[in-house]
Amino acid sequence: MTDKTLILIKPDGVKKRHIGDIISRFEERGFNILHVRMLTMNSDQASDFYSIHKEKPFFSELIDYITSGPIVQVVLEGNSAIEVVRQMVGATNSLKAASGTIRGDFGLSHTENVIHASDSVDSFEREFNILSNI
Ligand code: 3AN
Repeated sequence: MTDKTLILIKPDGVKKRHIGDIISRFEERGFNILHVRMLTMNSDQASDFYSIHKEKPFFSELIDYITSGPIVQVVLEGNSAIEVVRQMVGATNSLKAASGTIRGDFGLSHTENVIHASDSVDSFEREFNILSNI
């Protein structure tokens, strides 16, 4: 099934100059790049984006981090995009992510884990709508 997904290259990925590396991986895999944009979230926008985590102990750390600098929003299209992109991204905790995944190759932290990728069609639509208002 051809579908769309959304990734965010997070502030650490931008600061470590991995924008090109990360977008290249998706192009090499065969995804179409439909949209690329750099933006910076404020606290209200980040709290809305991560609202499912608002009761979690790491929530304030997550909001401080994601608002700490520019991020890059990319919309990708391709076969089973949501599932395949999540595989390419790797485990949430970069310390545990397999080598060969984006987090496993470019990250060494749980919170600062380089990249976000939508985990379902519903998440993609919700996240894309929030970002469209920024
Ligand atoms: P994923 O991005 O792999 O879908 P989520 O949605 O569970 O992971 O978590 C959203 C973000 O919250 C993660 N990308 C990470 O930055 C942060 N996070 C998740 N769990 C933890 C944790 N236990 N400690 C610190 N930060 C976390």
